[in-house]
Amino acid sequence: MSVVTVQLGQCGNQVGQELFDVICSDAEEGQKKTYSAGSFERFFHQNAHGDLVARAVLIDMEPKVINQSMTKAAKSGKWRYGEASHFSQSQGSGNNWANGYCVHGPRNRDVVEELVRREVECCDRLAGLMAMMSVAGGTGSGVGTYITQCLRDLHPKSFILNHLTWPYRTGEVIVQNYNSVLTLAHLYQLSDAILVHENDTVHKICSQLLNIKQISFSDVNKVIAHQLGSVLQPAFTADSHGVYSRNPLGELVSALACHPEYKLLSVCTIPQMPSSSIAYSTFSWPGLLKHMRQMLISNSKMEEGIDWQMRPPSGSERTRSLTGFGFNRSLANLLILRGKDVYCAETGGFEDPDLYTSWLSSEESFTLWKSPVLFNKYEKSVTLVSNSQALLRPLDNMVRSAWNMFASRAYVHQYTKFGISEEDFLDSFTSLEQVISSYNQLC
Ligand SMILES: Nc1nc2c(ncn2[C@@H]2O[C@H](COP(=O)(O)OP(=O)(O)OP(=O)(O)O)[C@@H](O)[C@H]2O)c(=O)[nH]1
Ligand SMILES: [Mg+2]
Repeated sequence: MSVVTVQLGQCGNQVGQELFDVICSDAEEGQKKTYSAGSFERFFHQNAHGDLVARAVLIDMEPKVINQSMTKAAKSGKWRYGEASHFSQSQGSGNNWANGYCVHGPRNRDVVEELVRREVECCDRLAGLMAMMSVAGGTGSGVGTYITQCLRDLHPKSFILNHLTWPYRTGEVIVQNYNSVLTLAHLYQLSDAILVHENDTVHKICSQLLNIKQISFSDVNKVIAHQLGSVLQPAFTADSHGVYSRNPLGELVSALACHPEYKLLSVCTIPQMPSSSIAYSTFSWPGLLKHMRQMLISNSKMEEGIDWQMRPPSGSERTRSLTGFGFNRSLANLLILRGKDVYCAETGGFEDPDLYTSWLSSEESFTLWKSPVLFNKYEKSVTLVSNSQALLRPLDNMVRSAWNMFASRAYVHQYTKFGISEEDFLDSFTSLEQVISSYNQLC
């Protein structure tokens, strides 16, 4: 089955290009033919010349980034984007969600839908759609939300996953929190699951784990792509009986997003290190899994600085500490192990009921995928996709900052002039407050 990706705005197009690059290199190096074939079928088709062509549609309201992404892909010599799978206009959405959602989205709807339709028709079987974008600008967030709505109408039964990049907390866009709030509140109604990368977290990984001095978006995007690739590449599920699972989006959604009130997924991968060190490092499954479990509990995104004192409250402690003392409670976790001796890995620590909300059984809360194929040159790698309280604090900060600005009606006229009313803002605040409250009360 295949996934059609829609890349929107600068960030969506740049992250998407890195993702296809990682997937293609990894699949090419895959030591198993079925793994490579499964990956190619998922993400690429072949054109008349035998080139691998990404199953992707590129959308931006200005041409520069799309041109760059297409050139980079073609230069890789391994894969390319379809010659006619992109659409751009001459001017961006000016970091304004309302401009994207109310103006550019509706104006260009037919063209975009036609591009997606053609890409979907190239798939023998559609696994689902993945839309990639930032939440802080105007095109990715505004047009991205509008297009997600169109896709939901056109494909009511398909899985739709949104991959969102959250802005640096001290970001460069003054209205980034408005754009983020409007995007998230709307996507919550439309999307099956929302997979989030925070720029601040990924930046830290680049500086502290990869030792990069001058960090560029390209560095950040490579880390995001590595983590996403390790989620989306073929793997065996518990009941796939030695056959690679067919539908990565469907299985991801059913493993993690079983309740409409809880759709926010965070992801982390270990180990991550400079590529020059990979060949000289060895890791054990028990060590990696112990670290990952503690990272989950203490909500750290890196092995560095894990709080080893943190543990899940159990028994009577549990009833007393609704929101815990920094303990990160999960609704559901998907653990993905890739590499050598993967069948020997012992993952019982992730089935501990104390990690989870009490209203789901640990069979429903925990899912394990495995693949014996080395991922992206790492001998062993562990990825955790988690529907937990991990994004509660950044979400709360985002909503609070937007609310503080909204209280003085700062910049609101920039939105009302395109047709977004104060009431629309209030509705978005209300629905995200509800999401925050639900995650807060996870017990
Ligand atoms: N990780 C990552 N973040 C990016 C990248 N490009 C932009 N961003 C972030 O995305 C936000 C800005 O959104 P953009 O994607 O540039 O905006 P856009 O969707 O093109 O919208 P307009 O330019 O307003 O039309 C900021 O928070 C940036 O930090 C990228 O390549 N990688
Ligand atoms: Mg732009």
